[in-house]
Amino acid sequence: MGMNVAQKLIDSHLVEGRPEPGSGIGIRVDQTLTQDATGTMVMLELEAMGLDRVRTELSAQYVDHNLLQTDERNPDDHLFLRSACRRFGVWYSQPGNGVSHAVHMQRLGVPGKTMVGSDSHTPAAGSLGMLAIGVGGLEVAMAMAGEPLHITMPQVWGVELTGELPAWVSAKDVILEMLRRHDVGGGVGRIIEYHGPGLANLTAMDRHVIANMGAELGATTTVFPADEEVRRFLERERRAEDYLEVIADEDATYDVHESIDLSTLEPLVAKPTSPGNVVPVREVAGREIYQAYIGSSANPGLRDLAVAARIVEGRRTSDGVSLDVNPASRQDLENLANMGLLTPLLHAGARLHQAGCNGCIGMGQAPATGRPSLRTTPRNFPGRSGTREDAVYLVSPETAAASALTGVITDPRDLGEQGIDPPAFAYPDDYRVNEQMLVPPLPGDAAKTEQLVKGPNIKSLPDFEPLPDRLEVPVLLKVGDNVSTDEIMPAGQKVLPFRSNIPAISDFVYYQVDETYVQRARETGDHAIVGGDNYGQGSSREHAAIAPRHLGLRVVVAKSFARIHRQNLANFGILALTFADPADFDALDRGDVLHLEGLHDALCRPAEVPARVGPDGATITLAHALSPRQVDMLLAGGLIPVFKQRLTSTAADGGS
Ligand code: MIC
Repeated sequence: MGMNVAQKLIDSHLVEGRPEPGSGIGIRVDQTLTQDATGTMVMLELEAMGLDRVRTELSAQYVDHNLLQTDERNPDDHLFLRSACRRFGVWYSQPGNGVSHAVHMQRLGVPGKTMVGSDSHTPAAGSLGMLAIGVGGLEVAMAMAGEPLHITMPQVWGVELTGELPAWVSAKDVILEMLRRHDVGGGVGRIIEYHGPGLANLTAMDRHVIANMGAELGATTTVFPADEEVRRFLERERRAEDYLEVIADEDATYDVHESIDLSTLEPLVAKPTSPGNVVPVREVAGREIYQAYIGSSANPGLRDLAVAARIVEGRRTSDGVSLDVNPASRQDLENLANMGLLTPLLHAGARLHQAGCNGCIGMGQAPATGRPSLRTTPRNFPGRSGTREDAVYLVSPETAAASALTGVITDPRDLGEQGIDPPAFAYPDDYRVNEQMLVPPLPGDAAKTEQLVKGPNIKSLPDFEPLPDRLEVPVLLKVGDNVSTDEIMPAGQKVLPFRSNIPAISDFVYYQVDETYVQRARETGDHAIVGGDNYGQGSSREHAAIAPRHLGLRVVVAKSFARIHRQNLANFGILALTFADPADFDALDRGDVLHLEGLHDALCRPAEVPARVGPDGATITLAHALSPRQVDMLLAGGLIPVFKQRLTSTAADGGS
């Protein structure tokens, strides 16, 4: 029987299990991607694991998130990462070189390979025909140590694309259409595979936009075929030798089917405060805006900046609007300048930022209170922009640029009435490649003598004890559906500098949701949190598990969990349980005490964990969906102790 692209990628890397939806599988990992905000922890984990040199084909570390240098913390982290790359044999992308996803695609991604990354937008590399999965830092560290990635085999969701995008509509509107149809949980347990004749009309960078934001649907990853368009992309990047065709067989089938006729799409917008809150731009047109923000990992193409430049060329942006231009890579910026397209942007009033994540992650460019900010970034969770009362709308570069001109949310198709033609884009013949700030790994012998350079803010990982057989824990917090890791462990310029310091970053856990939680947790010690559906959606940051664990979090009971966060909880020894009967969500409140007994035994049996609420309270049944591997982690106090125990027993067996 014919295979689709996802099946081919998994089949060629399968080391454990059978690839049937719902079964546990292990896959070999060829490449890893880490960024600075999660990478410092990964390097500390490699140190804790005693790794000598990475065992992947290629590992790359990017410095793109923590670029603001308002004190010594972030620059100290940059130096630490550089030293760790030299020590462990990792590529190092210097601060200012660009966002990991864009640079990786341009310089290092290879069709047919697998990759894990400590960033939820790692699937962007699916645009090249890679199987790229976002996971917590610890799983990236394990992959760097040569371990396979363990996941539950997802369903493959085939999305057939037909037709061609109309003028003024672009790739962002395709992924917004998927979010409009399926909301933020629609992709859970699935790999999205795009196929069909419409693909011929989407460039590799357009596909990057769509694959990147597949993370917002909760999908395990997104894949595109490595076809002629990918060949053209790699040739332009002077990497023709890296091309390998990976396409679905003619008779390939999919577990789930969907189709989108590109020619029927119109400009869309995700309203505050969820990427799933999508409506046509025309429904919200006319609202005054404060900011139009173009670029970031979710619209990283040279094309995206070029069309914005063409739209504003020879015009002036509205005087109430901050037009922020955020190039995703230094290479894009160089090409934009070389094409003469930087001048129109600057002349029109654009504020140009360095290549990196910047305002997307609340590192600068925060909008004014409550004032609409139109962004081409991937997420608009509350407060993520850095402004507590923010109002972020996710749009295409066309919609952002059009609105920058008018000062109000504008359907870009309306620019036609002002005599503005749809912007055209073609890559220049003298397209430039820039690798000046991408440093290759040191050879083995030289690497061995390198020392890790740790500034005073870099603290080793705390140790956590194993899960006891009996827990009596008060519920310190109850939250609703779709709580994101941005709410659990915020980012932003105040918090991100503490990503390599767990005791310090713990002060910020849930602080935008409940300012009293941290103090109550410090006073109480062991405790539980109750959540709704899709608990922990969004980013891969394992700090959203490690920091609460440091504060004493032992159990999270939720209606359901997002994939990456659920694994991060297990990795650091926090028990993730669900309600056997979702109605019991109402039976468990803040202040209740949860009694769990005979836990070790209960976890070794599938499914049920009886729980008593309060001293004489009712018994409710909780459930777990932990794999035997995850149960081992919990019983050992997390994945690091499991790995260490294995190293010790391998050494005792004579290193076999
Ligand atoms: C994000 O877009 O939320 C981030 C910041 O890139 C995160 C990683 C992080 O929190 O460091 C992600 O997507 O995983």
